[in-house]
Amino acid sequence: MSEPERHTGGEVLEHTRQETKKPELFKVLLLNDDYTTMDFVVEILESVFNKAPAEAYRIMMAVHTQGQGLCGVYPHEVAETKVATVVDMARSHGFPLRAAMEPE
Ligand code: TYC
Repeated sequence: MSEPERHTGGEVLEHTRQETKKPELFKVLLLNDDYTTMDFVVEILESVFNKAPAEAYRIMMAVHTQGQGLCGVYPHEVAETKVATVVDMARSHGFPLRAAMEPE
């Protein structure tokens, strides 16, 4: 039989409760449309989402064939900024490209 736990008054009581909040993460998705060029979407994936060219092309084709595709997962404020940047860049080039965010 094991000894019962004894509290002698001298212990340091450790607790492992998490003191800092983990940031809530959000998926950023690109949505398909009929007018934005494939080259422009690849450019967005490389410049805004830091994708390598082959990965950017793969994601663009996934969006083109499936309607939407995952670009990355970020804390709320970063995700919001990415969505706004995509829309701003698209509008300034005359494209209707849209992006969305949703909780992970
Ligand atoms: N469907 C577009 C075309 O045929 C290409 C495209 C891909 C547009 C991905 C948007 O998020 C998008 N030109």
